[in-house]
Amino acid sequence: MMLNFLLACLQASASAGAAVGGPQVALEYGTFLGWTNTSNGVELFLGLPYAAPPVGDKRLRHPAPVNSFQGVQDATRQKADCMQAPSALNPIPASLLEDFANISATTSSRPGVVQTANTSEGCLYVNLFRPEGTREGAKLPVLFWIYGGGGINGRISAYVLPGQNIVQTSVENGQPIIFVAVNYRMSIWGFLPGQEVIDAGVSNLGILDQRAALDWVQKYVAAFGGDPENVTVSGGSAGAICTFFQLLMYGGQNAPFKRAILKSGSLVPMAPSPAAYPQARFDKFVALVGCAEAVDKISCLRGVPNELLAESVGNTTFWWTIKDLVLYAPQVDGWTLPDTPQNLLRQGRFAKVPIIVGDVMDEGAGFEAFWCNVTDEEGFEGWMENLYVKGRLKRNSAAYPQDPAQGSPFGTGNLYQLTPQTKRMNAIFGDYLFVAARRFVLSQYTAQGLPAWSYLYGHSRTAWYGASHGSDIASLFGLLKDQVSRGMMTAYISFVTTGNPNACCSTKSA
Ligand SMILES: *[C@@H]1O[C@H](CO)[C@@H](O)[C@H](O)[C@H]1NC(C)=O
Ligand SMILES: *[C@@H]1O[C@H](CO)[C@@H](O)[C@H](O)[C@H]1NC(C)=O
Ligand SMILES: *[C@@H]1O[C@H](CO)[C@@H](O)[C@H](O)[C@H]1NC(C)=O
Ligand SMILES: *[C@@H]1O[C@H](CO)[C@@H](O)[C@H](O)[C@H]1NC(C)=O
Ligand SMILES: *[C@@H]1O[C@H](CO)[C@@H](O)[C@H](O)[C@H]1NC(C)=O
Ligand SMILES: CC(=O)N[C@H]1CO[C@H](CO)[C@@H](O)[C@@H]1O
Repeated sequence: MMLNFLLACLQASASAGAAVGGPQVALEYGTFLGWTNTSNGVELFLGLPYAAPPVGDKRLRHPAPVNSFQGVQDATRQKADCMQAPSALNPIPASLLEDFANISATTSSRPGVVQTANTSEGCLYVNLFRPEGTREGAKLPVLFWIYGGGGINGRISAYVLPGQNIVQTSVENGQPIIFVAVNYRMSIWGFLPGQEVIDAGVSNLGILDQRAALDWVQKYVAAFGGDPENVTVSGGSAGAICTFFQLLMYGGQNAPFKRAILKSGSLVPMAPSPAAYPQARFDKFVALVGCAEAVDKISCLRGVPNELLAESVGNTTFWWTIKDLVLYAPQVDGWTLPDTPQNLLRQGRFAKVPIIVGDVMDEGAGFEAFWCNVTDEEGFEGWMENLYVKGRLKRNSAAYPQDPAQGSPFGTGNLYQLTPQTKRMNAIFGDYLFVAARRFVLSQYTAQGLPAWSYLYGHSRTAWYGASHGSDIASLFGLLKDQVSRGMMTAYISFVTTGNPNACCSTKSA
């Protein structure tokens, strides 16, 4: 009997043999085996669970305490990513790092249902990357990354090489850091809108997931050699908007980080909930899945097969209205967000940490693919009304004349107009969603005497889209091997390490 048991053990460890020899980290809930990439000197820990899988009765609830694991867990392979909402943008965000031009080129007129291979409701994992040989006690600063994708798409599996690149560069710069990327629930799983959701106390689950992962970092990153007192929260696009929500959460109380980087996204002004438009989306969604008549609609949603949720969410998303471009966002629920974002910022009710907030030159370029039927002044005015700026229509039209030479992509004269309204809409949309918000955040920071840095990125340009939304990500994560990429990484790493983006170090040339 005993011998059989021993043999079984030996066989088990033999079959796991491929992984033997990798770095192991013991946490109170399990021991995790990582992998060393000897080509770049980075150790990877993939798929570390930070909360229980939010499945079954845990669907549409706050992230629950992580389960315990017996035996050494394999953290050398990518685990499931979160459900990706079907959208016109699929499957492009699966490779967020591609040129934005590719998004427009493949945009279909109608959202389709596209699921990718390795998505699941049980997706609450972080990937962690550290310099080879880092041990407990090293106290390395931590860069925590929240991916973008409109609150409907995005995945940490897209950041496996980027995570390694940034850690490798940090070592070369003599400012070694740990990189952590978080999977969080999105779309109807993480940002279900509506009054019923607020009443049930399950609003803003996506940002609660991110917060749970930040709390995980506080508790466990020291075991990996990280410094919980030296965490920078960051993200791009919707990830930057979420990063800003992390600053605002609970009015800034007990924020588990010391600095923040917002790459192309920051404040999204909001109405006090429930806003009519997200409520309509909730109503439509519960009707589609047969929960409209339920006394407790949220409880009813917990019983719906996940496949039906996934199929139905595609039928609640329409790309033609500008409102849908902030698809599934947090809402003012009086708790995680005690007031509207703009009020919290003005009142100084946010985590007062140093920030970098930056944009690309042509944030709005590329989105016009959604509005290519807007070709004349009348269409333009209808489009403007959709921007919720009815009252200011005249003033804004005057500030953005129909002169392609003044539109975006900027500095291209009369070239690259899809329609006569395109470059004008690009300019407005970029300002509306990104640039104006960035300036407002910076002015509030300045008025409140807080440290803030800013940049405009214009390096990676294409003819039709200029330096479009997301065009800087290849630079940030070392996928473009040039001096600008090196400089951008170096500024981020320096900020993560010292709180100053301009305090590096022994920069070696690329
Ligand atoms: C290991 O590092 C090399 C060099 O950075 C990189 O090309 C390769 O993709 C990495 N391997 C994996 C599995 O990520
Ligand atoms: C899905 O996961 C499996 C097993 O981990 C892996 O072999 C496969 O490449 C993944 N597929 C995608 C599309 O990521
Ligand atoms: C963060 O780490 C840097 C570099 O190790 C160190 O100089 C700094 O004192 C740390 N900051 C805090 C708040 O611990
Ligand atoms: C979604 O819409 C498509 C196209 O109209 C329809 O065929 C499909 O049955 C709908 N699915 C659900 C679950 O509503
Ligand atoms: C463009 O198409 C959308 C969707 O069919 C429609 O709602 C909108 O009114 C159209 N705009 C113009 C200017 O035709
Ligand atoms: C339309 C377009 O720009 N397509 C590009 C998408 O990305 C691939 C890979 O970078 C390019 O080869 C295509 O030209």
